[in-house]
Amino acid sequence: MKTTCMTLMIGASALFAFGAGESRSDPGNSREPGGTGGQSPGPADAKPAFSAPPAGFNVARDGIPHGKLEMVNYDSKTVGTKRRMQVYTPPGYSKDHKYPVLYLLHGIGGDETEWQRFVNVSTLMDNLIADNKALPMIVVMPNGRAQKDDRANAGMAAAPAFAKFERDLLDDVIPAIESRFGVRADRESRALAGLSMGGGQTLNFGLTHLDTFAWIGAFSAAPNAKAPAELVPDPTAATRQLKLLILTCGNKDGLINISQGFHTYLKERNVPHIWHVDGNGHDPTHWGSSLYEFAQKVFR
Ligand code: FER
Repeated sequence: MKTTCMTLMIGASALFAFGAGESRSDPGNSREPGGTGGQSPGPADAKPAFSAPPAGFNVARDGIPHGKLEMVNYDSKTVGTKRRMQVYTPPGYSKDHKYPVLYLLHGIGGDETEWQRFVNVSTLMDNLIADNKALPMIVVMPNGRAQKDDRANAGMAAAPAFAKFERDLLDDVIPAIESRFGVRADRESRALAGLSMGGGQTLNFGLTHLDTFAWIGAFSAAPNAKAPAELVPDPTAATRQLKLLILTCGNKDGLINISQGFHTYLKERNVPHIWHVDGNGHDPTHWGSSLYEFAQKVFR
């Protein structure tokens, strides 16, 4: 509960910090039609690219098969401790089969339990798989704060540990998953997505390791994201390697300038991506909706 508040509080304070900039009257915007109620309409393409999920999308249903959620320990050479990650395996999981894997990263106030608490990932996946809307996949929810005390109470002081997690993910988390589970171990069978601080990590790690991840989703990416030109110095190469890049943000999220900056950079360089702006803030409704869409599109 405390950690939930932490992320929301930091999101909210970020909103104050960034809010004024967001509602700036951009001269480019004043030419856009369609403003309502005197509010700035924002760029014309800052609009939903997909619908909100149907009611009950993450509510448990009787009469469908359910996957399994387990807490898994692994030895982290990067941190020098035993660390935890939560792992969803789909209904009928067998180590003899090979599944694709989605790695899902949490926000500044979260840990390996945050995604599940925020949007009920296991039930969301059960429902999508039962309806044939998503392929059976493993979902790994690690702790993205790569330091000895990785509890969710350090706030922004843990920002360096979120950067250090790049090595933990690549050198410790992925090898542990691929040795213990039935996993397809190639780039087109690995997706990386995250919310806020985890969205920034996703852009930083994913776009610089397209040899490892072909499917990337950054939801409400935070200012820990490096500059687009640094992450995508070669737009042609990125275009060739990316199977999917989704950027999402709520138009009431004070951090939208980060995602907007990526979208603008990519659009100007013709790097295919989905840019989704909905009416949410920096909140689990937005992250549930983004994951619901991303999970349907990956590994196809
Ligand atoms: C910041 C504002 C918010 C920032 C990170 C966040 C690194 C993260 C918010 C979250 O994860 O919810 O300035 O800088």
